[in-house]
Amino acid sequence: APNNGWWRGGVVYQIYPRSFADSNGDGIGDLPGITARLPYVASLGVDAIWLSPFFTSPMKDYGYDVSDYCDVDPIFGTLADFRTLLDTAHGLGLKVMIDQVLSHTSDQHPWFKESRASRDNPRADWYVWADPKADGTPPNNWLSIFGGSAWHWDTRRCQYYLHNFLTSQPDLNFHNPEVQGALLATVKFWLDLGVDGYRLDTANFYFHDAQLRDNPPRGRPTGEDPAVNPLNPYAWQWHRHDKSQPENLAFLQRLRALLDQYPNTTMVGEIGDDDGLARMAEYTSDADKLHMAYCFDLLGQPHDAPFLHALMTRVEQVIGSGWPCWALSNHDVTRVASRWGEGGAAAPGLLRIAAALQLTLRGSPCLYQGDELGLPEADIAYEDLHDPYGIEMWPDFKGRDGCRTPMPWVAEAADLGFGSGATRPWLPLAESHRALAADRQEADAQSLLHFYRRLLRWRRQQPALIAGTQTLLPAHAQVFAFVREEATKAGLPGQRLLCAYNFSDRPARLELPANLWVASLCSASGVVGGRADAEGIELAPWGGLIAHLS
Ligand code: TEU
Ligand code: CA
Repeated sequence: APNNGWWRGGVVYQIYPRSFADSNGDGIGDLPGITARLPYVASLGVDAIWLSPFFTSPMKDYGYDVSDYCDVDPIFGTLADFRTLLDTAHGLGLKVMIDQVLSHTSDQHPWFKESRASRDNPRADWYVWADPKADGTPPNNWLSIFGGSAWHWDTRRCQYYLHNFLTSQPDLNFHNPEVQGALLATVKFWLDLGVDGYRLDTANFYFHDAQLRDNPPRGRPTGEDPAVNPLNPYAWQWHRHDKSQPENLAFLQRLRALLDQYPNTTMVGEIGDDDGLARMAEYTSDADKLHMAYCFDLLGQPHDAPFLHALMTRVEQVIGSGWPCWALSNHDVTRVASRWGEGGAAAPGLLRIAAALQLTLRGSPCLYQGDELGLPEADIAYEDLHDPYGIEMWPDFKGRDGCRTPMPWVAEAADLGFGSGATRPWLPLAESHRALAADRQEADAQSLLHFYRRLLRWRRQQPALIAGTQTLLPAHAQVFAFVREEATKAGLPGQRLLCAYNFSDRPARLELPANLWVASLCSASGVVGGRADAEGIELAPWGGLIAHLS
């Protein structure tokens, strides 16, 4: 089936259903709530939404533990509500991408209940079961992302089963062809309903080493590398055998072959690995693999110009024709306004150049709900924690609830317009979000919300930004700058844009290479923190500039 490539450079808006809008006042966001707010999403000028999981689930990991892949959890609504959401989105010109958690199920999934019942039932081999070592300990040294051994003892089968996350998220055995077939059938179910694509959860975790070999130890983290979180098992071992196995690629190709039967569908794979960028390059291709790979590298702490230059240099080295998806926030990490700001508060200019960076890099931007409002991370007391990861790691790591609080729609409303009325929402409303509520920013032409809208609308008309090449300017202590260039058309040179951002609180000057001449500033972009002269450009503190090159 033909693919018009809308996803290439298209903007995705991630919605976390529990926390977007509550239509029935039970304290939990739901599908009808999302449908009612879709005009707002469309008004931003994005191309697609990605819905975090809304499938039947005991909600131990808030939907990333699925117990029925082909139905909607009653807390979120019904399949009919999903169809209405889909039709409404399509009517507004929005594509709909859904989150497929194929690597593991909930322990309440009928497949797992059957699998754990005995060693010889028809689904006995659908999960990763293994005998203990002679001394009773787990089969090998693999660690769970959420802490502790990745193996859990099951008293009925007297065997261990593998779980990369919670013990209630048993890992499916992809070496069994029946498992692959069953999962492809669930993917097809939603394609037949009319979804436009998938975000694939942990897309490199599908297969494990069938010989169950130990991972090589990585040694105790020294604290010298600020990007390494000592609580994350990535700091302790190289994940050579529990993920990113060669067989993954063959399964992604089967998924791609299925999607290729449906016009204009796409998939973005979440790929967390020791060398995520190399893996992203390996897993994406125009022809027969993932369309896009979700990149973690802007979801961490550092963001100054030297960091960005080194990161993007590496991206250019490895990515080839692969296509990255850039996110500044998501439902798993501290919101960017708090993560990139000094002492938890971002200078207003910083959020604007961060947005401009994300929207001008080669790749597809993925906004997280509330990014466009500049929401800071919410403070959550231990008593209010829901995230099992946070409860396990407290207080060293406070978990993921601080980025999952209800969206602030209406500043004056007691429930911030979330829709729960007098009912306490599942996570507390963040008082720090009240002054940033959508309606308040709607009424202020200078707000971050209007900045996003202007930039998103302008961006759609810039061919260099949608699919053009990207070339970095030399490294600079304060300024991260690059050129995006559209391919030549019928012998005529394509559009060339200079994008330059001052990631510092001091003014900055950048001399331009002799072959680059600024023809005019793109003031319609709203990114207007600098000026150009004959030799180069000058940027205000946290200022950015986008310019046409002649
Ligand atoms: O997250 C996978 C996950 O935890 C990675 O972000 C991991 O931290 C990374 O690979 C380490 O480099 C997904 C979902 O986004 C998350 O909400 C779920 O809890 C998890 O899968 C389990 O389904
Ligand atoms: Ca509800």
